[in-house]
Amino acid sequence: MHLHKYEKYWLAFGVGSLIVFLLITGIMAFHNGSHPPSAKNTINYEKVDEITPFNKPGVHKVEGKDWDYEAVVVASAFYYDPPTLEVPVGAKVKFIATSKDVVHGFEVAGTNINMMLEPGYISEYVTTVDKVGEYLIVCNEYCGVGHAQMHSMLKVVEPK
Ligand SMILES: [Cu+2]
Repeated sequence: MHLHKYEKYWLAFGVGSLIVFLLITGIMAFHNGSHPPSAKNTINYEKVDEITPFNKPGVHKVEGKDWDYEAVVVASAFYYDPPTLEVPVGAKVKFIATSKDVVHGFEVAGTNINMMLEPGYISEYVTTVDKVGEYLIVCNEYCGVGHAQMHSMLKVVEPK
């Protein structure tokens, strides 16, 4: 079979790019230890409702930790439990979330809170909510027919 000179160059470039890509990915994963952040904590996604803290979704005040509140969220097709979260402004909040079925997103619009919720894994994010307002929480991972309706609300309020 005869290959044109430029076709050979192009093939070599393609194969070379693939090797470079695999090398970079391999070095990042095995040498530098980069993994998706959610890979740290796992959970049996079929028993989410029975496992602490997901047996009590919602906002809980905590003592003696580096954060003041824990916002526990369970995502499933096509809603979030609880439907609204309310935290006082200025509080340091740890968002703890997981999925009961497929991959969902957890993006709080207008903030830098953005997590991927995977079945079998617990996603966590600690942040300080510093502006009063109502923030829409949306699912930004396509999860099925009800995806576009999947949302909840984060209310940041003046402390009572
Ligand atoms: Cu979705």
